[in-house]
Amino acid sequence: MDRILSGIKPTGQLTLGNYIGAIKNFSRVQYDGEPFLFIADLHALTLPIDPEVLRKNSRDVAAYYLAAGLDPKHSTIFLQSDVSTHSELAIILQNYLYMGELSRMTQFKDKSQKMKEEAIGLGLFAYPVLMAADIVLYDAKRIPVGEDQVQHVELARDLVKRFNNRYGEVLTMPRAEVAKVGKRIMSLSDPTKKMSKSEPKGDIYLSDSLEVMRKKIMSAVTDLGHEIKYDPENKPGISNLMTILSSLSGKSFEEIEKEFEGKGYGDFKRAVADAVVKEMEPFKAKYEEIVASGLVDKVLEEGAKKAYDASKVVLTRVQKAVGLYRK
Ligand code: ATP
Ligand code: LTN
Repeated sequence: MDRILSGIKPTGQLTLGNYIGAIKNFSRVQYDGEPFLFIADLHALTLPIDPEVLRKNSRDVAAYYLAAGLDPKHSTIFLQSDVSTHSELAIILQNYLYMGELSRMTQFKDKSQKMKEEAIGLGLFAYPVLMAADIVLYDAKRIPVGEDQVQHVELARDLVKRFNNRYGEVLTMPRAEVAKVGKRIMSLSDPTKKMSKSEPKGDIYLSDSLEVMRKKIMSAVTDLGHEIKYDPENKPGISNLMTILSSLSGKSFEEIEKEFEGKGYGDFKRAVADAVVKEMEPFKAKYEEIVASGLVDKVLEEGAKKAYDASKVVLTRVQKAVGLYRK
């Protein structure tokens, strides 16, 4: 069984984009392999964050994983910072990724753009080094992520090639897996931008009440005209809502276009809101139940032990390869 690995950084309230692009996919693929799913709390430190907020967000992401149906008996769920091998491997791997390639990462460019050079942390720059360590540490072959993370997985692939050329077949080659529909959910207030948990406006947060979610969809920015048609170039607002509807209902874009032929934006938005509420109602109820049960701490504790044992094998292999390990 191939290992599957992914993570989410607990930087803020999770959005519907995180749910469709990441969490829902994790639960869909979990029984196809052996999943290691974590909360990337060390990565959350790459931008300023309040300690109490970070602590709360981290447990929240774990609760959302469980609410989405991730089965802790099958999937290993853990906090990145609980498993010291991630940091140990990153220190080694930083020597095999280069300044030039790190400075070309879109995420680094986006996040550092508005910052003064003196205030850009080394961790933000080295983000992909730690992420590559996360990935190779479990010999994972399959990395389910949203579109924005593909570049980081590609860099991890370059690293594996480089490392193995030098030391032999030490690391396993990973591959990004991006869902066909829903790999990039856009903001409801500006459908040319990614829906993101660090953007305060126009996003649906998983913590929003069902009424607020419905309201946000009904007031989502749409496009000129009145046709329901998938055309991201000319109709980004409607196409984004169609993507949300398609990924939650399983209906194709053609089916949706046919269903809403001759109908207006109002009818269509109502159908999108209904689909979101139908999916979110049981999910949110499950989340509340999990938070109240105290299950999260137990799952994270057991997950950390399993993750440590699995990752130690790979760390040792790397240490031996580069000459750090006693014979
Ligand atoms: P931030 O705003 O803090 O940069 P984010 O909302 O982009 O965060 P991440 O923690 O970077 O979220 O992403 C977690 C996972 O969710 C990743 O696999 C990412 O690709 C996916 N994801 C994030 N936003 C979207 C989106 N709008 N559509 C689809 N997938 C998404
Ligand atoms: N950078 C990712 C989170 C992340 C991750 C990983 C995803 C950290 N390490 C390893 C996949 C594999 C993000 O979602 N922003």
